[in-house]
Parts: sequence; structure tokens; C-alpha cells
Amino acid sequence: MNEPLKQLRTEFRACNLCEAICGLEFKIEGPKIISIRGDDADPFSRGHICPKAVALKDIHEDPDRIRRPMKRTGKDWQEISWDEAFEFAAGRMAALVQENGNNAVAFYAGNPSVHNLGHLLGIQQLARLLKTRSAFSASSVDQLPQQLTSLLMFGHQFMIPIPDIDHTDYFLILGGNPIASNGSMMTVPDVAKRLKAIQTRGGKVVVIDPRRTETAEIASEHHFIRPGTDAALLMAMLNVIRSEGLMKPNAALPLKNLDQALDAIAHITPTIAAASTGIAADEIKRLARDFAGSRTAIAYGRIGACIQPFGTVAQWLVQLLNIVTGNLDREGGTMPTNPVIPITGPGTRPGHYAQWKSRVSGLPESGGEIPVAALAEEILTPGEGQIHGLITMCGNPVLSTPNGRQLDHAFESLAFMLSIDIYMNETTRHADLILPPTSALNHDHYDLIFNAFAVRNVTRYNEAFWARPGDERYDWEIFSGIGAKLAEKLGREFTPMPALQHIIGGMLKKSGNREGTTMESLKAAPHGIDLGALKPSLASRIETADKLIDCAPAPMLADMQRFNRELLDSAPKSLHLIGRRHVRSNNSWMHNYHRLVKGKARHQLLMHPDDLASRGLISGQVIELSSRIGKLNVPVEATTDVLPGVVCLPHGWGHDREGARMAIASAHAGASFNDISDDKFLDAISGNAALNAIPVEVRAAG
Ligand SMILES: Nc1nc2c(c(=O)[nH]1)N[C@H]1C(S)=C(S)[C@@H](COP(=O)(O)OP(=O)(O)OC[C@H]3O[C@@H](n4cnc5c(=O)[nH]c(N)nc54)[C@H](O)[C@@H]3O)O[C@H]1N2
Ligand SMILES: Nc1nc2c(c(=O)[nH]1)N[C@H]1C(S)=C(S)[C@@H](COP(=O)(O)OP(=O)(O)OC[C@H]3O[C@@H](n4cnc5c(=O)[nH]c(N)nc54)[C@H](O)[C@@H]3O)O[C@H]1N2
Ligand code: SF4
Ligand SMILES: [Mo]
Repeated sequence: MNEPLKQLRTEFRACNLCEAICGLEFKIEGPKIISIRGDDADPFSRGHICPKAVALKDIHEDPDRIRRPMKRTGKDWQEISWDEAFEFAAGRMAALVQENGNNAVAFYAGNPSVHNLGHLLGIQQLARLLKTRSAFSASSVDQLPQQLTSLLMFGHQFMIPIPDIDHTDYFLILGGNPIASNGSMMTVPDVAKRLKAIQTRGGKVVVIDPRRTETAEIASEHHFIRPGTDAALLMAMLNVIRSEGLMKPNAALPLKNLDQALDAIAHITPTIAAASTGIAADEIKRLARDFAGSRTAIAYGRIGACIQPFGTVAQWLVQLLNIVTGNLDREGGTMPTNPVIPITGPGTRPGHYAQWKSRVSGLPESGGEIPVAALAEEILTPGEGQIHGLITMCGNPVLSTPNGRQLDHAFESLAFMLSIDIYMNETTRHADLILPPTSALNHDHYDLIFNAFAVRNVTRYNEAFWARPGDERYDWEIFSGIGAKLAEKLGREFTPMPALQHIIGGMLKKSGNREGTTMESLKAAPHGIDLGALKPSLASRIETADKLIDCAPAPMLADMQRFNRELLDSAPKSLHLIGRRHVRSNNSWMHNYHRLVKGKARHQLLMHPDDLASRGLISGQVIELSSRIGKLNVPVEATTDVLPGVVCLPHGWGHDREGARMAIASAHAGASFNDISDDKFLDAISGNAALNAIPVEVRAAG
């Protein structure tokens, strides 16, 4: 009678869906997931969970999820064997390389690859084999300005100072909405409680955002800002701090060129900044004095201060604000982590910048990648070095990167396209071959990257719940399968990847099994291991050639001319479009689960009632939203939560493209933000797409 109960087992695992890496408790019976809840015994996430976690079951069981290789046959698709698939993919790619050179085959790596170690390492392996300069990723619609700032100031692209949220007295958030996103470039499960705790201990959370967001709602202060103008605010704050003698840089940090940096921005007074930001000069002064006067403080800039026209300058100024107030590399300020598997230091890749430029628009490479805004033109523009073949991996650039309609067109023109993905969606429908890795729950999990960006030093390894079914493949097996055949055809070296446990075990040994962390100790601690709060360590870890922090990198100083010309001389003439996230969504790919999309639609355009009235429009009607690139129709909703002059639309929707096979998503299509975002509207230094602050117009549809 108790037979079925005997099979019921409990498993623990970090959630792989977003950067918060919450610990989850699964009840499993045979092949079935019975329940998913937050793991109270996880020392880091302490039982926190969000609505997406339960959708791990839906993803695992989704009938639309692809399980076997799919080859295009005209308008149809045919299931083929793995061996046939590897042979086909390698054959086509080898031919393109042999005929047109290495750069003719490009790849684009998307966001979930960072949450999937087998995939991440597979991409690196494939990149080494392909030797292509046509490398693209979601980084250039995301955190590239932050990585570049770290490279130029600290000498390593991954030396990211992380907010010490649990010990700070003042948390200044520019362009981040952690209550919806659960935090980013700051792995922070349970962020709501941690933000509350700042206020409970007498500190402040201050949000700078063109929208009164969910985070603004619970903050101590919210200031509306005009999109794209954070740099002006930060310059003025720095000038107040300097002119009022409030500077107190951390004496332990070896700084250079600080005066040069401050001189370059000295002309931006609070009055000037007020004119471009819309924040009153007196408020700017008070913000600066409060920040500098706090015992400890954090300046943190995220998506809204990255994917905008002055993203890199803004990130540089965020670091300068932390530096001049002594908050860089101190408890309660920001500090780099010290993970047991380091991603900075000896043997890691510090990155490089502008060592070559993209062929068509001359955009600078960063760490070997070209900004994804250039992907379509590199495919569509004939000539030496043109892209003829593309591999997308864990990515949906048609919905996630600028000018998606142009990408649709470009992908149709490719000689060969391979997608390593679990869905036939807006991007992968263009592929000649789709190779689906097995479900995330069927493979082991280790957060190499998010451990390194966490607000405490943490580590954990979780084993697969089930071995993969015989006719499915792990991500790393797919890369090894293609790699072996491609290497043979190109006459190149190739070593297949071992299983993840061996790789992680080896990495731990290499870093000296620090804190006693071995593969065995990790396996014995399925709830994860907390290795303590962040500690100052940056001073001895700087990787610039002279081991000094460069406060005035040349590209930032050079971009001041553009700043003076464009930002200060242009009063807002049109409306400006910004994005938003919702806790029950995740970029473009999690709209195929009933429990996440049910209820009121969430993909409407938000607009201030005054802006509607001045155009004779009413809340609820369908409007036409247009930019230099194109137009789309979408329902509009009036709200005073956005600044007048600002309209707000989430990205990742637009599931009505023909040929995708995601039934629930297509029934909740929405419109794609990136159908009208501009592949020429960029952060000039990094080439990162400016997907916020886009000039747009709104009128009645039809
Ligand atoms: N307008 C606007 N655009 C934006 C943003 C914005 O704020 N505004 N944000 C940008 C940001 S921050 C990011 S990171 C990008 C994201 O851009 P992308 O990474 O290109 O897009 P995603 O929507 O994350 O698509 C993930 C893809 O991975 C697939 N996938 C999911 N799990 C797995 C898996 O386990 N294995 C494999 N092989 N595939 C899997 C999904 O089916 C989907 O095709 O979007 C950017 N685009
Ligand atoms: N639920 C959910 N969680 C997610 C994701 C998701 O899609 N859904 N995506 C994940 C990914 S890939 C990432 S990178 C992170 C991103 O994490 P966050 O950076 O927290 O992302 P957003 O919620 O988009 O917050 C960006 C904020 O910037 C504001 N903003 C726009 N333009 C400007 C500007 O010019 N200046 C200022 N100051 N603010 C501006 C927007 O109004 C918005 O509130 O979230 C991750 N977590
Ligand atoms: S907050 Fe992120 S990591 Fe935590 S349960 Fe939700 S999706 Fe998973
Ligand atoms: Mo992202």
C-alpha cells in the first residue's frame, strides 16, 4: 500500500532561471515533479522563491519543448538522429569556413547559457575551434558597459564591485528594479527583505528611475529622471561632493588620474544637470550630500544605466562616486567577491577592447565580441568577411536585440543556421537545424558566474535529478559531438569535454580547494555553502599594467565631447521609450506556461495621462508606436507612474511570428519592443545597444 510513497524523494537545487540562484526543494516521484518550494535550509536564499520557480516543472514537461534534432525540409521539419545532425552541422559549417574563411561562421550566445555551465563551457570550446571574429552575445544588449568599465579601471572585465547590500546605510539604485528582476550583476536572493533591512536599521534606499517601479514603491525616496541622462546627474553629484570638500577616498586604494577625471566633468553643475535630468538642482545637491555623508553607501547602476546612449560613461561615474566617497572596496560599500573558483586573477581572461573593429560599422570588439547591434549588417553586407553561417545558442535575438525585423530578414538570407535551443521560436524558426539539449533538471548545476557576482561568498553543486533519456543529449555532449566532426573536417585540434563534475572538481583543485571546498564537500551540502560576507580585497587584486585604478580611462574622457554636444544641447523634443520587467516573465522565452501568463495582459504601453490627452488618445485604446526603425500597434494604459514624455513597454513579447511552435505564448502574443529599437542607436564607447531612451512617437492606430 505504501509502495508509491517509497519512491517519493526530496531533492535540492539552485534555480537556474534568474541571477538570484534561489535554493529550491523539489518533491519527486519517479519521473514526476510533485512540488517545488523555497528551500528554508539554503543559507543564502533562506526559503525565498518567486512565481517563476514553479514553472521549472512546466518547462520540464512542456509538450512544445524540443527533445530531438529537428532538420528543416522546406517549410516542414523532420526529426533526425544525433549522429546525422552532428554530421550535417559540421559538414555545412566546415564548407563555409573552407570557402569563405573563419569569420564567415558567426555565433550568438544568449542569456540562459550563463545559467548552464555545460553550455557556457561548450560555447568556449566551440569558439576556440571556430577561431571566428564574428562572435556575438547578449552581453552587448546588457552589461557590456559594466564589464568594459571594470576592464578599463581595474584591469579585468569581471572585476565587478558588488553591492554589500546587507551592511550598507545608503543604497542608490540607478536604472534597476530588483523587486521585479530579483537583482542583476548582484546575485541577491530575497532582495525585498534585504532592502527592507536597510531601512529598518535606519538607512535609505534611493531609486532613480523614469518610472515609479515596484522597487521605487518600497524605497525611501524615488526621483523621476529623464531617460538617458544619468551621467549628468552623477557628474553634478560628484561636483557637489568635490566643491563642498566631502571627498574622502579610501586611502588603501591605489588611484591614479582622479583629478583629471573630476576636471573633465567639472562644468556639469547641479543647475545644468537639472535641465537635462528633470531633477531639481537642490535635490541633486541633497542627494550628493546624503550619499557622501552616509557612514557607508553604494551607488549601483543597472539595465537603465547600461542599455542607454551613455551607458559606459554612466557606469564609470558610478564607480567614481563610490571611489570619492570611500565606498569602493569597503564593507557596506561595494567589493569584488572572492569565489572558490575565481573568474579573475591568474589564468582567467581579463579581456581587451578595440583591438579590432567590426567590418561594416567599425564597432569596437570587447573581449573578442562584436556588439550584437552589428549582427544583421554583417550578414546582409556583401564583401570579404561577410557572415554566411550562424549558430545561435540559448538566444532569441529576433526578440531580444535591436531591429528584430531586420534580423528576421538577415537570418533568411544565411547559407546555414544552427540553433542550439529547446524551442522553435521567433529566432530558431529560421534555422536549418535545431539541436535541443536535455532539460535543465537532467543535468548537474554549478553557478560559476553568479557565485562570483553574489552579495555574499557562496558556493554549491547540485546533481541532476535524473540521468538524461537515452535519445536526448546534454549541452556539452552536443558541443563535443559537433566539435569532433568539425575538427576532423577542418584538420584542427579538438579535445572532447569531460563531464561537469570532473571539470568543477579540477577547477577547485587548481584554486587550492579553498575554504576546504572540494567536489565531495559540495556534494555533501546540497543546500549550498555560505562562506561569509564580502571583504575588501580590491587593492591587492587590481590587474591594470601599473596596478593602479585608472579613474580617467581615455575612452570615457573622449566621450565627454559627445556628452556635451548631444545630452546638454538637446531638450527633449519627442517621447522617449523605456523598458520594464515583470516578476512573472523572463526576457522572451518564458511565456509558454499558463501559470505565468494567466490574468491581465502585461504587455501594454504605459503613458502619462497628460501625454495621452495632448494627443487626443484614451487609456485602453490601441495606439501606433513608431521610431526611426518601424512601428507597432499596442494597447496603451494611462498612469502617473511614468514621467511625462516617457512611454514604457516590456521587451520579449511579439509571439505572433509565423513558424514558431509555442502554443501558449502565441495565444498571448503582445508586440515586440525590439521591432522598433534602433540598431544604430548605441552607447558610443562599447557599442552596447541603447534600448532605453529611444525617441518615439505615439498616435491613434489605423
Ligand atoms: N528592449 C529591450 N531588449 C532587451 C532587454 C531590455 O531590457 N529591453 N534586455 C536585454 C537583456 S538584459 C538580455 S540578457 C537579453 C536576452 O537575450 P537572449 O538571451 O537572446 O534572449 P532570451 O529571451 O533570454 O532567450 C533565451 C533563449 O534560450 C532558450 N533556452 C532556454 N533555456 C535553455 C537551455 O537550457 N538550453 C538552451 N540551449 N536554450 C535554452 C530559449 O528557448 C530562448 O530561445 O535581452 C535583451 N533585450
Ligand atoms: N522577472 C524577470 N527577472 C529578470 C529578467 C526578466 O526578464 N524578468 N531578466 C533578467 C536579466 S537578463 C537581467 S539583465 C536583469 C535586469 O535587472 P534590472 O536592471 O533590475 O532590470 P529592469 O527591471 O529592466 O530595471 C531597469 C530599470 O531601469 C529603468 N530605466 C530605463 N531607462 C532608464 C534611464 O535612462 N535611467 C534610469 N535611471 N533608469 C532607467 C526602467 O524603468 C527599469 O525600472 O533582470 C533579470 N531578471
Ligand atoms: S527569484 Fe530567480 S532564482 Fe529565485 S526562484 Fe525566482 S526565478 Fe528562480
Ligand atoms: Mo540580461
